[in-house]
Amino acid sequence: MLTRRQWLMSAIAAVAGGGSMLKPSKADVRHEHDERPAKARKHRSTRQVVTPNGATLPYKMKNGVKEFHLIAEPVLREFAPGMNVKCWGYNGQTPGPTIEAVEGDRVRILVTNRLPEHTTIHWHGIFLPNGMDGVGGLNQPHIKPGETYVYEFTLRQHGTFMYHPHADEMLQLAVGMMGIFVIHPRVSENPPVDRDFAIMLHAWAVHPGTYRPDPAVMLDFNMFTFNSKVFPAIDPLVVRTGDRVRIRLANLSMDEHPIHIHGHSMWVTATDGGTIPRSAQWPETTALIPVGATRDVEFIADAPGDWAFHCHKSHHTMNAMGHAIPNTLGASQQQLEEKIRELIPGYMAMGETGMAEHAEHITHMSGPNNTLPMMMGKGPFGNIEMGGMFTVIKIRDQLASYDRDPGWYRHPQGTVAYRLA
Ligand SMILES: [Cu+2]
Repeated sequence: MLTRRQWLMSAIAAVAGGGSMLKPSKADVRHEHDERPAKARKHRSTRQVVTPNGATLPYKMKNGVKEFHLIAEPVLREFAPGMNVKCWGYNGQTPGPTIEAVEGDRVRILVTNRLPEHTTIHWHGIFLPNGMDGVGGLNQPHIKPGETYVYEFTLRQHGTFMYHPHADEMLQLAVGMMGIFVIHPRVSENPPVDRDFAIMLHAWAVHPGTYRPDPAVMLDFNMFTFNSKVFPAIDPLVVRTGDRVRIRLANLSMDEHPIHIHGHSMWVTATDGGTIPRSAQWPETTALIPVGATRDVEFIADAPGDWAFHCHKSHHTMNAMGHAIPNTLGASQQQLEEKIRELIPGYMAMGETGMAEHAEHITHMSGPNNTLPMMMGKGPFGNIEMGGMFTVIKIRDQLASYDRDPGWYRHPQGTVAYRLA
């Protein structure tokens, strides 16, 4: 029997002389099996995960055990220039650093509590002994301020998981205590990826003029983050044309997030319940990331350019200063503006024809302290008018380094929408 690759090659050869070149479709390329022997694939399965605006937690090898140390502590996080938030997190970061290990590893994770109240860590989705599951009061005593607890277990699965407190959860999650836990397979069953990103989704209520997230808010969040940053402060995802890219998306907020890719479609390849069998993987342009879940998506970056990658809830791609404002659309505010100016000199009415003008006004108007206007970011053609859960996938044929922002895409002549009249 022919393998898929042999069949494709023979099909290409059959038509190569006949004028039209048969190229395997995107779907074929994406689902092509990696036919190299398991040994050759092995080293690729542990390619380091990139946590945009974040880091990977280092470990020490101790008698065959990978030992990690998480320190739960208050953290000051700049969501974007102009806004600092007093969060709680791990090792100086929110989300906490990404933990990476390999299926079969024995891991020991020391957790030191430098918070003003007790905590624990639950290892979301991971198979482990009951006493290591981290539910305070149920599986273990709470970790009091100043104490260090040890979690130790053997990893018996692979995939994208999470860690977070299971103690005073409403507050501790609201202020940013969470992280991603990646377990690489010993032998990858999917084709290896060239780029592997991890993004934690979160929603916050930081009232304008304040510095601490409000844990009592259940619905009216005003800041929406990838790895506790908002656009335009979120790192772009830099990839090379042709790269197979995996993005691990994790959600510990109180709302689901439909994450949308432009110019490509992506395969949902895994959940925190396990790898989705290849025959059951499905293509999406928008992958819904439910609350308390992870999704791995993969795509072939076959189209060079600057492609938007964002939550599709339009209030999740904006920042604080835009929620809960009165609806002035279509309402003339001329007289209103004059009247208010008698009381507040310099008052400017906005929103009669739409809200895009807000993006212009932020350059010369100052809002309350420590918050961010609803739309931000400048692109090569003007204001991008986004905020929150939005970043750019930068795909380039030539790339000096994955770690350097290559700047804005230079479009080949004749490939940009143009003004007719
Ligand atoms: Cu969202």
